Amino acid sequence: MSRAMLTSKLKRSLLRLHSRTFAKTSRLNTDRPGPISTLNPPIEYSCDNIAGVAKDNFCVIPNFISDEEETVLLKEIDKHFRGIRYEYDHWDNAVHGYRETEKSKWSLATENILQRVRDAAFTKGATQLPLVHVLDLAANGYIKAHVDSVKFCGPTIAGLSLISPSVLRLVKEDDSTLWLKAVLPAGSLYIMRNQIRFDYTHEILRDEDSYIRDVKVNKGRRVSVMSCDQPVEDHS
Ligand SMILES: O=C(O)CCC(=O)C(=O)O
Repeated sequence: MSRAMLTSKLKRSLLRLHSRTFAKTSRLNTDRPGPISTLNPPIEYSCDNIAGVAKDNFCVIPNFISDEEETVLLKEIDKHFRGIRYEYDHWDNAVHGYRETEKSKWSLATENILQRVRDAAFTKGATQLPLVHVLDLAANGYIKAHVDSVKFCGPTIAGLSLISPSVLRLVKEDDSTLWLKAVLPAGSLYIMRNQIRFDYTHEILRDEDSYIRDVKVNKGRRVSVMSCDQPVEDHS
Protein backbone atom coordinates (compact mmCIF):
# COMPACT_ATOMS: atom_id res chain seq x y z
CA MET A 1 0.00 0.00 0.00
CA SER A 2 1.39 3.38 -1.00
CA ARG A 3 2.20 6.06 1.54
CA ALA A 4 -0.51 8.25 0.00
CA MET A 5 -3.09 5.50 0.48
CA LEU A 6 -1.97 4.93 4.03
CA THR A 7 -2.26 8.61 4.81
CA SER A 8 -5.65 8.71 3.22
CA LYS A 9 -6.81 5.64 5.19
CA LEU A 10 -5.50 7.09 8.37
CA LYS A 11 -7.35 10.33 7.73
CA ARG A 12 -10.60 8.49 7.03
CA SER A 13 -10.06 6.49 10.16
CA LEU A 14 -9.44 9.62 12.19
CA LEU A 15 -12.48 11.17 10.64
CA ARG A 16 -14.62 8.61 12.41
CA LEU A 17 -12.49 8.33 15.48
CA HIS A 18 -14.40 10.82 17.54
CA SER A 19 -16.18 8.62 20.15
CA ARG A 20 -18.08 7.60 19.11
CA THR A 21 -39.73 14.38 1.72
CA PHE A 22 -40.19 12.15 -0.15
CA ALA A 23 -42.09 12.17 -3.43
CA LYS A 24 -41.46 9.47 -6.01
CA THR A 25 -40.88 6.12 -4.35
CA SER A 26 -40.17 3.96 -7.35
CA ARG A 27 -36.43 3.81 -6.61
CA LEU A 28 -36.81 2.86 -2.97
CA ASN A 29 -36.42 -0.80 -3.64
CA THR A 30 -35.83 -1.27 -7.30
CA ASP A 31 -34.28 -4.70 -6.97
CA ARG A 32 -36.87 -6.25 -4.69
CA PRO A 33 -40.18 -4.35 -4.60
CA GLY A 34 -41.84 -4.55 -1.20
CA PRO A 35 -43.96 -2.74 1.35
CA ILE A 36 -41.29 -0.07 1.76
CA SER A 37 -42.90 1.89 -1.06
CA THR A 38 -45.87 2.40 1.25
CA LEU A 39 -43.72 4.20 3.84
CA ASN A 40 -44.80 7.80 3.76
CA PRO A 41 -42.81 9.56 4.95
CA PRO A 42 -39.94 7.03 5.00
CA ILE A 43 -38.64 8.47 8.23
CA GLU A 44 -39.30 7.57 11.86
CA TYR A 45 -38.73 9.85 14.86
CA SER A 46 -38.50 8.71 18.47
CA CYS A 47 -40.41 11.85 19.50
CA ASP A 48 -41.54 15.30 18.33
CA ASN A 49 -38.45 16.86 19.89
CA ILE A 50 -36.08 15.23 17.41
CA ALA A 51 -38.49 15.92 14.56
CA GLY A 52 -38.11 19.60 15.49
CA VAL A 53 -34.30 19.48 15.54
CA ALA A 54 -34.21 17.56 12.27
CA LYS A 55 -36.54 19.99 10.53
CA ASP A 56 -33.75 22.51 9.98
CA ASN A 57 -30.71 20.23 10.14
CA PHE A 58 -31.47 17.04 8.26
CA CYS A 59 -33.12 16.11 4.99
CA VAL A 60 -33.26 13.40 2.38
CA ILE A 61 -33.91 14.46 -1.20
CA PRO A 62 -35.13 11.44 -3.20
CA ASN A 63 -34.30 11.13 -6.88
CA PHE A 64 -31.59 13.75 -6.59
CA ILE A 65 -29.81 12.05 -9.46
CA SER A 66 -31.35 10.25 -12.42
CA ASP A 67 -30.72 6.61 -13.31
CA GLU A 68 -28.42 7.84 -16.10
CA GLU A 69 -26.38 9.96 -13.69
CA GLU A 70 -26.12 7.05 -11.28
CA THR A 71 -24.76 4.91 -14.12
CA VAL A 72 -22.14 7.55 -14.95
CA LEU A 73 -21.02 7.80 -11.32
CA LEU A 74 -20.94 4.07 -10.77
CA LYS A 75 -18.94 3.41 -13.91
CA GLU A 76 -16.26 5.77 -12.66
CA ILE A 77 -16.34 4.36 -9.14
CA ASP A 78 -16.33 0.72 -10.24
CA LYS A 79 -13.34 1.39 -12.47
CA HIS A 80 -11.48 2.66 -9.44
CA PHE A 81 -12.41 -0.32 -7.27
CA ARG A 82 -11.64 -2.97 -9.91
CA GLY A 83 -9.60 -5.74 -8.28
CA ILE A 84 -9.96 -4.29 -4.76
CA ARG A 85 -11.56 -6.58 -2.20
CA TYR A 86 -14.07 -5.64 0.48
CA GLU A 87 -12.47 -5.31 3.90
CA TYR A 88 -13.90 -6.61 7.14
CA ASP A 89 -11.44 -5.19 9.64
CA HIS A 90 -11.55 -1.42 9.56
CA TRP A 91 -8.78 0.41 11.39
CA ASP A 92 -11.10 1.90 13.97
CA ASN A 93 -13.68 -0.87 13.71
CA ALA A 94 -16.29 1.59 12.43
CA VAL A 95 -17.10 0.01 9.09
CA HIS A 96 -17.66 -3.60 8.17
CA GLY A 97 -17.57 -4.97 4.61
CA TYR A 98 -16.36 -1.98 2.67
CA ARG A 99 -14.04 -0.50 0.09
CA GLU A 100 -13.28 3.18 0.20
CA THR A 101 -11.36 5.88 -1.53
CA GLU A 102 -11.03 9.62 -1.70
CA LYS A 103 -11.05 11.30 -5.08
CA SER A 104 -10.48 14.86 -6.18
CA LYS A 105 -10.36 14.28 -9.94
CA TRP A 106 -13.58 13.29 -11.68
CA SER A 107 -14.91 13.23 -15.22
CA LEU A 108 -16.74 16.35 -16.33
CA ALA A 109 -20.08 14.54 -16.15
CA THR A 110 -19.47 13.51 -12.52
CA GLU A 111 -18.08 16.92 -11.63
CA ASN A 112 -21.39 18.42 -12.81
CA ILE A 113 -23.30 16.08 -10.48
CA LEU A 114 -21.00 16.95 -7.58
CA GLN A 115 -21.49 20.64 -8.26
CA ARG A 116 -25.26 20.13 -7.98
CA VAL A 117 -24.63 18.44 -4.61
CA ARG A 118 -22.57 21.43 -3.45
CA ASP A 119 -25.22 23.89 -4.64
CA ALA A 120 -27.94 21.97 -2.80
CA ALA A 121 -26.10 21.21 0.43
CA PHE A 122 -23.69 23.98 1.32
CA THR A 123 -24.25 27.55 2.26
CA LYS A 124 -23.05 30.16 -0.21
CA GLY A 125 -19.39 31.02 0.37
CA ALA A 126 -18.59 27.87 2.36
CA THR A 127 -15.58 26.00 1.00
CA GLN A 128 -15.67 22.25 0.63
CA LEU A 129 -12.93 19.70 1.10
CA PRO A 130 -11.46 18.98 -2.35
CA LEU A 131 -11.49 15.23 -1.66
CA VAL A 132 -14.79 13.42 -2.06
CA HIS A 133 -15.11 10.25 -0.02
CA VAL A 134 -16.52 7.17 -1.74
CA LEU A 135 -17.61 4.30 0.49
CA ASP A 136 -18.70 1.03 -1.11
CA LEU A 137 -20.55 -1.21 1.35
CA ALA A 138 -21.00 -4.86 0.40
CA ALA A 139 -24.50 -6.34 0.78
CA ASN A 140 -23.44 -7.55 4.24
CA GLY A 141 -21.60 -4.31 5.03
CA TYR A 142 -22.64 -1.67 7.55
CA ILE A 143 -21.35 1.44 9.34
CA LYS A 144 -21.37 1.59 13.13
CA ALA A 145 -22.53 4.62 15.08
CA HIS A 146 -19.99 7.44 15.05
CA VAL A 147 -19.64 11.20 14.76
CA ASP A 148 -17.29 12.46 12.06
CA SER A 149 -14.29 14.22 13.53
CA VAL A 150 -14.60 17.99 13.75
CA LYS A 151 -10.92 18.16 12.80
CA PHE A 152 -11.63 16.99 9.28
CA CYS A 153 -15.23 17.95 8.47
CA GLY A 154 -17.17 21.15 8.88
CA PRO A 155 -20.80 21.67 9.89
CA THR A 156 -22.40 20.19 6.78
CA ILE A 157 -22.09 16.66 5.42
CA ALA A 158 -23.87 15.56 2.25
CA GLY A 159 -24.15 12.02 0.89
CA LEU A 160 -25.40 10.57 -2.37
CA SER A 161 -26.62 6.99 -2.04
CA LEU A 162 -26.34 4.63 -4.99
CA ILE A 163 -27.50 1.14 -6.02
CA SER A 164 -29.72 0.04 -3.11
CA PRO A 165 -31.70 1.63 -0.28
CA SER A 166 -30.43 1.62 3.28
CA VAL A 167 -31.48 2.84 6.70
CA LEU A 168 -29.60 5.71 8.33
CA ARG A 169 -30.01 5.98 12.10
CA LEU A 170 -29.15 9.14 14.03
CA VAL A 171 -28.94 8.97 17.83
CA LYS A 172 -28.26 11.85 20.24
CA GLU A 173 -24.88 11.16 21.78
CA ASP A 174 -25.86 12.08 25.32
CA ASP A 175 -29.49 10.89 25.20
CA SER A 176 -30.16 7.67 23.33
CA THR A 177 -33.93 8.14 23.64
CA LEU A 178 -33.63 10.80 20.93
CA TRP A 179 -33.24 9.18 17.54
CA LEU A 180 -34.48 9.08 13.99
CA LYS A 181 -34.31 6.53 11.25
CA ALA A 182 -34.52 7.48 7.58
CA VAL A 183 -34.61 5.46 4.39
CA LEU A 184 -31.93 6.54 1.95
CA PRO A 185 -33.22 5.43 -1.43
CA ALA A 186 -30.82 4.82 -4.29
CA GLY A 187 -30.37 8.10 -6.13
CA SER A 188 -31.12 10.23 -3.06
CA LEU A 189 -29.05 12.92 -1.39
CA TYR A 190 -29.04 13.32 2.37
CA ILE A 191 -27.75 16.34 4.22
CA MET A 192 -26.83 16.57 7.92
CA ARG A 193 -25.78 19.82 9.44
CA ASN A 194 -25.12 21.66 12.72
CA GLN A 195 -26.68 19.94 15.76
CA ILE A 196 -27.53 16.77 13.85
CA ARG A 197 -24.02 16.54 12.45
CA PHE A 198 -22.21 17.37 15.72
CA ASP A 199 -24.44 15.98 18.49
CA TYR A 200 -25.89 12.83 16.91
CA THR A 201 -24.10 9.66 15.92
CA HIS A 202 -24.90 8.36 12.45
CA GLU A 203 -24.82 4.80 11.23
CA ILE A 204 -25.95 2.68 8.28
CA LEU A 205 -27.74 -0.38 9.62
CA ARG A 206 -26.90 -3.89 8.52
CA ASP A 207 -29.47 -5.42 6.17
CA GLU A 208 -31.05 -7.63 8.84
CA ASP A 209 -31.62 -4.57 11.10
CA SER A 210 -32.94 -2.34 8.31
CA TYR A 211 -36.51 -1.69 9.45
CA ILE A 212 -38.55 1.48 9.71
CA ARG A 213 -41.83 1.20 11.58
CA ASP A 214 -41.64 -2.58 11.13
CA VAL A 215 -41.20 -2.28 7.37
CA LYS A 216 -38.12 -4.04 6.03
CA VAL A 217 -35.74 -2.13 3.77
CA ASN A 218 -33.74 -4.50 1.60
CA LYS A 219 -30.21 -3.24 1.64
CA GLY A 220 -27.87 -4.72 -0.92
CA ARG A 221 -24.55 -3.37 -2.09
CA ARG A 222 -24.65 0.37 -1.43
CA VAL A 223 -22.22 3.07 -2.52
CA SER A 224 -22.14 6.52 -0.96
CA VAL A 225 -20.42 9.62 -2.29
CA MET A 226 -19.78 11.96 0.63
CA SER A 227 -18.87 15.64 0.56
CA CYS A 228 -18.27 17.94 3.48
CA ASP A 229 -17.21 21.48 4.06
CA GLN A 230 -14.00 22.68 5.66
CA PRO A 231 -13.74 22.34 9.44
CA VAL A 232 -14.49 25.42 11.46
CA GLU A 233 -11.97 26.62 14.01
CA ASP A 234 -14.15 26.84 17.09
CA HIS A 235 -14.93 23.13 16.81
CA SER A 236 -11.34 21.84 16.64
O1 LIG B 1 -22.05 6.20 3.77
C1 LIG B 1 -22.62 7.06 4.44
O2 LIG B 1 -23.76 7.47 4.19
C2 LIG B 1 -21.92 7.61 5.65
C3 LIG B 1 -20.43 7.45 5.60
C4 LIG B 1 -19.79 7.68 6.94
O3 LIG B 1 -20.45 7.72 7.95
C5 LIG B 1 -18.36 7.86 7.03
O4 LIG B 1 -17.64 7.67 6.04
O5 LIG B 1 -17.86 8.21 8.12
